[in-house]
Amino acid sequence: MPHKVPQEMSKEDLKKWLFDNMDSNKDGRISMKELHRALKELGHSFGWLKTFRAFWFSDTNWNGAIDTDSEIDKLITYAQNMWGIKVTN
Ligand SMILES: [Ca+2]
Repeated sequence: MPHKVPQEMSKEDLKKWLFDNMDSNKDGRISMKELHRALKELGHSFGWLKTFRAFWFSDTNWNGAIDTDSEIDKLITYAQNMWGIKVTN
């Protein structure tokens, strides 16, 4: 079953949700492969191009994983734009 994207949540909840749903090996980092798989499971017909785009936007130190607070913040911004999630605080 694909995961449902909640329409409204706090930033902390969104952060937790991203890691719960994307960080499949639970190493505290979101790899491009994990992001791609998660987007697919969410029912977004996101190909690799769109995954790369999200990564270019978020992976500011180019180490191939979303793993710092500032990168997570960027991914959260991107997630809001992609999915229209309303962040409540
Ligand atoms: Ca990084």
